[in-house]
Amino acid sequence: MPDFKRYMVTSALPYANGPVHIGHLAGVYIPSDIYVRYLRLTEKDVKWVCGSDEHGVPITLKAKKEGISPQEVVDRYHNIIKKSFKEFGISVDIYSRTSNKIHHETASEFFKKLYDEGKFIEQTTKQYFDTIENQFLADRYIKGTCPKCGNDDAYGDQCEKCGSTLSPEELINPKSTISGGTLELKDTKHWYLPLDKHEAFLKKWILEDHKEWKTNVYGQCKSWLDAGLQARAVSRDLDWGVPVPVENSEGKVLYVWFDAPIGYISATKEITADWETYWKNPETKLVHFIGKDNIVFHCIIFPAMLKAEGSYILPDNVPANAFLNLENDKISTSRNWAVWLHEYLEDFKDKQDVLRYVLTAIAPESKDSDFTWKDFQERNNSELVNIFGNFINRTLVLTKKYYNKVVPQIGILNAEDKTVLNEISKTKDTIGELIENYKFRESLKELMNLARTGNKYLADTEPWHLIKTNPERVKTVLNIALQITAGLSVLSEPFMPFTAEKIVNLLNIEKIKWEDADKNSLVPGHIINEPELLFDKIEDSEIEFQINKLLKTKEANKKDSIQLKPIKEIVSFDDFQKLDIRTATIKAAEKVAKTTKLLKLTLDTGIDIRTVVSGIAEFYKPEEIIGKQVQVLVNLAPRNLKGITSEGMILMAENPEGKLCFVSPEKEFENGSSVS
Ligand code: B3M
Ligand code: ZN
Repeated sequence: MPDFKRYMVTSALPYANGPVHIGHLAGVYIPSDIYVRYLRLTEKDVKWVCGSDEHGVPITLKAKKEGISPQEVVDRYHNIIKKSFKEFGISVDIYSRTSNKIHHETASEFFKKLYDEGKFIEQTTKQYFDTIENQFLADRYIKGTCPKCGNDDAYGDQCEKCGSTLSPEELINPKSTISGGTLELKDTKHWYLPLDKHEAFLKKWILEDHKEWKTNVYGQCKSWLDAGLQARAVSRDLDWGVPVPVENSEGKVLYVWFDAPIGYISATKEITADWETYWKNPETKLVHFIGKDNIVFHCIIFPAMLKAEGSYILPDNVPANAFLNLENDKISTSRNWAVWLHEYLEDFKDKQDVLRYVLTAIAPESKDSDFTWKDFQERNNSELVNIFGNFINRTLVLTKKYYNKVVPQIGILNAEDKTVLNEISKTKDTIGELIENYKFRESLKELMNLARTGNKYLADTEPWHLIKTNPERVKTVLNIALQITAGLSVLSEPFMPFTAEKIVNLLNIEKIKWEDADKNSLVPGHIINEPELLFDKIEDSEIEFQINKLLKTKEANKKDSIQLKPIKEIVSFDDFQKLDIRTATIKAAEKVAKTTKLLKLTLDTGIDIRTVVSGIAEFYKPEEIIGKQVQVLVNLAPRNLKGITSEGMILMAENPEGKLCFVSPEKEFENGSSVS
């Protein structure tokens, strides 16, 4: 393995069809930010790119839904996403976008080169055509019944219920999601990347040379490779995207998964003229940060594209994360089941690091994990406030109290002092090693352990008591506590950059290099700043507010998903005329003994006084309906209900939840009036 001289880091380009949420942060952007911040602190040569993925069906679908143009969609969300990332300290060198001219050029050239060199297969196949909309439909536009599990709502490329990958022809009863109409198979020409030709290479490169990849990543690659690779179309019939740069290809664009990863290259071009060094020199370590649903594209398809092109390096690692759930339910943009970053900041102003901390602590590194507001509160209050913040605050406050903010001299060290000081070096090394191996959860634990060590050191040495009996010794204790604080100011930076900066300011020092985290940068005599709290407690009421917000979303979703009963079979007018429905007044009402649902009603129908038993007890109390006018079916054959003869039936409206209400005349009306 070559000794890498520089790093090229990429993070998946989010689709510009919606704002970003905690799942995005936890899965991709925080891990890559930790990684790159660490590389920069250790003075590595690194470029980190990201940007909006502005092509493809997700964008055009959103535009159709909102009745605006795709360009308007991407303009809106590109800016929202860019802002959110900036606010959360996601320190990319560039947040670009794939609608940029330079990207269109780069992607076109890439395609053209492979095309000219005969690296594609041209093939005409039959694909679904929407005759109402007059266009071929991409897989995502087609819905139908899943052949594997029977789900009626499966997409042309995937069934979200059983997770099977599908092709549109497999769907039973395929329908257009745009027009709702049925589809016709029609000829269309496309260009295909023959992945099968790269299979042998990919097998060796991944399965033999990259056994160190994360288990989930390696496993997914292996199952794809074991199943055998097939040619994949790299163009689509769509009017939004990078046009296919060859003759006779009107109405065809590059497949979004062909152009999007090239976006990493285009973005690098925007930040350095030397971009080829970062993409073509084998001494560059290329790392792709992604979510698990993007594994095949980054480990198989993009590498095959790069290999076919011939001049590019391949990724050294693809540390993909699993998914983050929210309160035990899958995060979903369409169901609004998410914590949106811009909304979080409205409610938790300046608490970016709290979210960064929690999302790192629970990151779905090896399997899906769950974010809950209770856990968020707990980690803030018992870890950030009680351990990390408390240690630093005690140190600063005591330095102010005993030494008027002047860093005291260090005296003779005992064994305990030496062990504690040694912890700073050990933590620095361990965190570094863990980050280099993409183990961000564990590395964060190490950081907290150093703060714990500091807390314990103060608790064991008790400077607040010692100051009376051995003031000389207190100087050493606080000098050491201050050294730990200085160490934390740099070691915390990859995880909590805003907090790291605050600590630097509180200590009144220049930012320390990673290398110097354990080098005692605080000279005795140096004056620190006024102590301030780094974190504060999150109250129960703040958490209840968030939970209520989610409950409201659940309610709203439930309402949206409520289905009305289908219309019953057609009846003739004559049939309807057979029903004799009259207006009547409820004269008396009482509960039927030993039942929960039935009321016994005495009705004045205008013709007679009669008894009707009605299943409305869950919705009406007897006393509140006396005097009410209702409509009654008076020629229903009498029935015996709980020993009472019921002579007729009251008409009720029933809503989709099964709740009942009377169908009463709109104003007081003569009893006995008939409905027709
Ligand atoms: N736009 C998909 C996603 O968010 C996607 C990634 C592109 S990375 C080149 O899943
Ligand atoms: Zn299915």
